[in-house]
Amino acid sequence: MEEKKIKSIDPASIEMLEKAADEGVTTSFDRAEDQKPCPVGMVGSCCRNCSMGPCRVPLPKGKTETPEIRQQRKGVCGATAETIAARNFIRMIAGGAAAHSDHGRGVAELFLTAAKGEAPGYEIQDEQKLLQVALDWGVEIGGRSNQEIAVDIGEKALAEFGRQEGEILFLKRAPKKRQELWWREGVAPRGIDREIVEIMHRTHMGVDQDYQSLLRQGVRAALADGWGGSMIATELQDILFGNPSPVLSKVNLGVLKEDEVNIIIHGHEPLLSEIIVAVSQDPKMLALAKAKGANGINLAGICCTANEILMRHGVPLAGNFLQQELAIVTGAVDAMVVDVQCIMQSLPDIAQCYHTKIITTSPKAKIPGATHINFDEHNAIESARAIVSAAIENFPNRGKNVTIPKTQTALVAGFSHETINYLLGGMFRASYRPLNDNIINGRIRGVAGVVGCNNVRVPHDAIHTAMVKELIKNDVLVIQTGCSAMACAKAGLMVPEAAAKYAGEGLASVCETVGIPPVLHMGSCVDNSRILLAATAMVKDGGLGDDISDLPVAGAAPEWMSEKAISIGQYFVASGVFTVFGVNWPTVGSEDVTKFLFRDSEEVYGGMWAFEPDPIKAATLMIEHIDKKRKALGIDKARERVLFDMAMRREL
Ligand code: BF8
Ligand code: SF4
Repeated sequence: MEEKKIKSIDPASIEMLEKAADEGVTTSFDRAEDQKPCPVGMVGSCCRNCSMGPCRVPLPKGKTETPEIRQQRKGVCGATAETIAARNFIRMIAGGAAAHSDHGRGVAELFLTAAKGEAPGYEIQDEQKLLQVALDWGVEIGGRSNQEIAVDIGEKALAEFGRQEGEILFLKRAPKKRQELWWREGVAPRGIDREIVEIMHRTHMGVDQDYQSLLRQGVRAALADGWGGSMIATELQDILFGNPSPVLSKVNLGVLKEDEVNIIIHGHEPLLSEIIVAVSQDPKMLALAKAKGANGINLAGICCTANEILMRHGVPLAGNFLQQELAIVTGAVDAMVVDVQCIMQSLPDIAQCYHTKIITTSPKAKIPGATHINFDEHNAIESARAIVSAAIENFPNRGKNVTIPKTQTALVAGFSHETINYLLGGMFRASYRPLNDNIINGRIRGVAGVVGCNNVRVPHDAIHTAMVKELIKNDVLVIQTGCSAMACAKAGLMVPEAAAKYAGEGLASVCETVGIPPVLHMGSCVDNSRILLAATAMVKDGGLGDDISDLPVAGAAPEWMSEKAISIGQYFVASGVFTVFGVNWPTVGSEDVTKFLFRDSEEVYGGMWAFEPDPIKAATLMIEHIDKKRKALGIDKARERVLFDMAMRREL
């Protein structure tokens, strides 16, 4: 008998999958059964970069690579399996870096428009961060208004994308030693657009055909994402919408309300959703909702837009990537408003079986069957009103087949890099010192960033939660972003009480003293740049070496699916972090490329990739790496001495 594969570990998702099946609705979970991955493409051995192909160069089944076989594994133009795998890999980086960076560009454009006073509804919320970025970028502060400073920052931010020479400005935030390494290796990125275009050029038929040279360009573009496009997005969003601080909220489909207009905001850019949050509280809108028979307007988020408005406003999370279709299956969503990235084309099809209105808002992302209401940043409030009104008007159209799962879980989010600083060190002596001290004394073994997507090829949320539980059990403090954060929030890992329940004794004692959960939500996927800054702050605080690669830290994306995840992974590796991915690995078609990424990059960058689909084994790899770093720092003995008697607890 064939074993029944678990689709999800999330009870709300399982309930909605059953409802979908009963109602004859097809979801990505069903399509994944019919649409098996192409085994050649999956390992990076298919090239379709010109019309002499597509060329497939897989290792013949059951064979090990010999010089003869290697000789035969070539495309029509002679491109080797190495070249093809490396080209495919860095094209993924180009896709991911472009997505994050074009988001960053959109934020920079709005930022400049707002600074000039031409975008009503947007104002500078975080003056401190405005001045910090001004300082970092050499923008004159003395005797100038915030608006004047912001105009200069907006212009400089936009210039970062097209910078032809030199290096991107935020690179200077990295530890000195890391910057020197990047210069030495020739990977310090110039303009963000330039590095992405260069990937497309180099991977065109007949250009760069040395896999190591190709991979180096991949590093350059990925660094332009992490320390460039993504960091610009995060920093300017914080200035404009406010730097997140700890906030209590709820997660899962149970946050939808039977008696209120449910609007789900899905996608990535908070530019529109910030205004929708404000407009949905407008008394006129509430009166309209009442007139249509609803008791209020209930906002909830999916994917990274959800994380953005959760972090800044405590708006509840309806769910992560694989729940976008399932939210509609509840029959209770009156409008799903989408902007860019990770939005399934199946949404309008599913919406046809219910009453949900799918509203696209970005000129860059249209979907046949959806209603397009263009988001105009000069008239953001009007755009938002039109969207919220469309949702309200749709409320009376709800059918009889409404079922909202009861499941919802509490979480605390809002841990920006600065907040962690304050929480640990206090408002007047903000610092990472207490974190570093607790790492040095062994109560905290190390820090792991667990991030990234859901992937329908593995049981939904299962890999994230198993990995994170294993890490905290072993005294590793976990920081999270993206859909991974939502998975662990649903599992109840993001409340302070989770420390006593799931964390090892050392980590639990620190969490209890500071009052934080053992798993910290740091935001959306562009907010992985917060993790880079947190790691840098740890280095600068002292006692844990002088580069990110010296820190007892590790990263993972155990359920990844997006090209953005590959770009993120690559900028973490190139910043010195050991990074483990699950699901599958896109270069296994070339042994040399895979070895280079898994092993040789450690020699160059002090960080390297690994692939391990089993979450416990992957967590073990991360812990082993953390222990290796502790040993190199000479703090491995401290953990052996840690005995948690009451005297020590008091002294924390
Ligand atoms: O940018 S984690 S599925 S939603 S790609 Fe997409 Fe992956 Fe979720 Fe956010 Ni990030
Ligand atoms: Fe084939 Fe070379 Fe064309 Fe790729 S570029 S499709 S390997 S001929």
